[in-house]
Amino acid sequence: MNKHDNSNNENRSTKDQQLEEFRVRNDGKHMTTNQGLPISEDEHSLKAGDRGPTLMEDFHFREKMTHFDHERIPERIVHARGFGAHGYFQVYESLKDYTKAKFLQDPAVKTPVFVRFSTVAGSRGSADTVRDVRGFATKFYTEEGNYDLVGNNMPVFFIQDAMKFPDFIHAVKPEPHNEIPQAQSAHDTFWDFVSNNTESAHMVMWAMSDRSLPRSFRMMEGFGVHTFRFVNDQGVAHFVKFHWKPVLGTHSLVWDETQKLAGKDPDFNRRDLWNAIETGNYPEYELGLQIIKEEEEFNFDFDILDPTKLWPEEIIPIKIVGKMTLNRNTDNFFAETEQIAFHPGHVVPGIDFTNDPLLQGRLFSYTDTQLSRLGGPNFHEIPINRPIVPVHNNQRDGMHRMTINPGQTSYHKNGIASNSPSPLSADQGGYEHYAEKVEGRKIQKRSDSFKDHYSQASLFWNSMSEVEKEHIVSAFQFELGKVQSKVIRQNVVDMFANVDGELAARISEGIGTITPEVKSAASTQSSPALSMLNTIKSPLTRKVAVLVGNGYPDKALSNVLQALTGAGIVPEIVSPKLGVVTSDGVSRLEVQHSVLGADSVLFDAVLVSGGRQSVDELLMEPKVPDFIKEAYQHFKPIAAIGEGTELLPAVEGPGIVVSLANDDLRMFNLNFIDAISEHRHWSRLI
Ligand code: HDE
Repeated sequence: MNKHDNSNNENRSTKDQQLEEFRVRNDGKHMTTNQGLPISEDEHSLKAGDRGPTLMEDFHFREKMTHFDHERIPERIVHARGFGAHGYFQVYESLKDYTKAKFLQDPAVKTPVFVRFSTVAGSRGSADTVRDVRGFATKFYTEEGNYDLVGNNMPVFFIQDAMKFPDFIHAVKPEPHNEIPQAQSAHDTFWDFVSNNTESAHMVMWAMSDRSLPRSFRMMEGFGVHTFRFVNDQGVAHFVKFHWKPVLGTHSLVWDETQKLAGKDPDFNRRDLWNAIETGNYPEYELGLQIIKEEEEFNFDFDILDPTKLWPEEIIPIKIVGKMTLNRNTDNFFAETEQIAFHPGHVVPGIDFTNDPLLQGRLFSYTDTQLSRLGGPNFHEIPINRPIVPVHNNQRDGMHRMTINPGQTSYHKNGIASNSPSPLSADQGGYEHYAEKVEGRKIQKRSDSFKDHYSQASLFWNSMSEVEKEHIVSAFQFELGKVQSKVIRQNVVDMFANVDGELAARISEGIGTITPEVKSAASTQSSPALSMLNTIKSPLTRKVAVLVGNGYPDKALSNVLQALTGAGIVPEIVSPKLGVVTSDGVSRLEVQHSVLGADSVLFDAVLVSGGRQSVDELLMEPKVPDFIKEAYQHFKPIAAIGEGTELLPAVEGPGIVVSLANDDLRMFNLNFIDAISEHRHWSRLI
């Protein structure tokens, strides 16, 4: 084991030890007040007589109730609904040519991380599957302090200058007079903002695409959005964009499905992440970097400081440099996921900022928001926010201070404590800001190079497959269909005519607006990497609903279930009643869901078992045909063996796999696994 293995284990165990220190286990302990006083009664308040009034002197009642009354903290103004997990990150090879960041040097080092995924617009209790951008924020607990990569699942943003963020968020949040609608952009103020702020065009295209409806946090890309700077130990800087690439590929739900899921399982994405980690199917993401030299800054037809622009992968390829694995769920949602405090300004030596005006504004906002959300300046002392390295400075006191700083001095420079703590020079590892040369007049203006609002919106549209285009058009029609003002609807259609004439015409068809005159498209270029049709396909962790009743064919079904499990697929037994179902042979199956409690939207595919009695039992359950039909309409793989085929809406077609007899299932299994890997079968006619 080399020294880094050791330091890595130390890092990991330091974080764990630190958390352990704060973890309180109550198993078998006697109950006390917060002052440590043992309690003899916790169910009845102190009263004057058993039917009398409660007495003020019941300090235990008052302490318990006061604590309860204050158990909520303000939710995040944006990204309120989130879900987090622990894990680690490892770089594949040293990035020393680009950055001196220590956690990016040695493949043997495992850096502990905590990731919080989130939606943006909804309140903390809103549904997971709404149409929205997803946050993808990672805290790396490095040996040089915490580094936060606070990104989203889309590579660009709605606005170019942080000054406009409060306006944008006010517009997308529920309208102020009636607080409607919750967690939706389908309302007048959002679209009024869009049509009056055309810099939003590109991001709106992403938001209207299926990227807004991730199948799973495990199947979602992440982006740092802004251009950052890497600086190596020679002081040489490069511009860099960060990407997270999910190992399972990037996959989405369909709109109808997401809306049903919002009612059937509002925790769909949370549950998926939690269960995957509990069952050892650890989510993995590769870290990708796009890197350009400083002198290449002006080589492109977009400004690299403009956060509404991406760097097409075909022009600037992504270099895959490491992998993050999430392998541990939280012990306590509030203490960890709710109290974690991210900040794009939490950086380590070797990672620096650029003058992207959105990033610059974020560098102010995040600490400011924690002050009100976490109640003061000491939020870095909350266990989940603590670095794994010691903290030494002269900051003192304030709300909720945990550290007891001994000693007489709390100022720098001092003589009494031999000037301790004192700064570390840059060559010894102290952070030094990159000495970028800046000059110019103080001016409230945006660079002319930020003025092109449509080219990349066009690029995105041009890069979509026909199915993806159809979904984008339907999304616009749905959203604008909820907009009451005809003027706003017209303004939006007119605006998107600048992106693509066909797009505007297709949107216009469904929403009673005048189709604008066709203009030439802002760009004729495309970037195939932007289409989700070109993503990685994998059967791993896909959930299959196995519809089965008593009398199912023992050998055949066991054979299929074994093949599915062997391919890393998760079959779950769905039957009219909970309990067990018995086969025509010796085996029995534990039923995991009753038909009543399950729905096809909770699964990636459906398999209907054969067996006369089994099929008859399923037919007796009125919900079963709808279950299968709905999966069919959501383009999911559908399979049946033997008599089970009677229940299918079609016995052939894309993503439909049948075996008419209950025997020789080898080809059936292979075809079904392939169909599951495919995710959705868009060429199916419904
Ligand atoms: Fe954020 N953002 N943001 N944001 N953001 C917050 O900080 C803000 C932006 C992102 O899981 C807040 O701690 C401004 C872009 C994520 O805890 C707040 C601007 C990107 C999260 C804030 C932006 C993000 C936040 C609210 C425009 C993608 C959730 C609570 C200048 C690169 C982190 C908090 C978590 C959260 C401000 C734009 C990502 C108010 C002013 C662009 C993932 O400080």
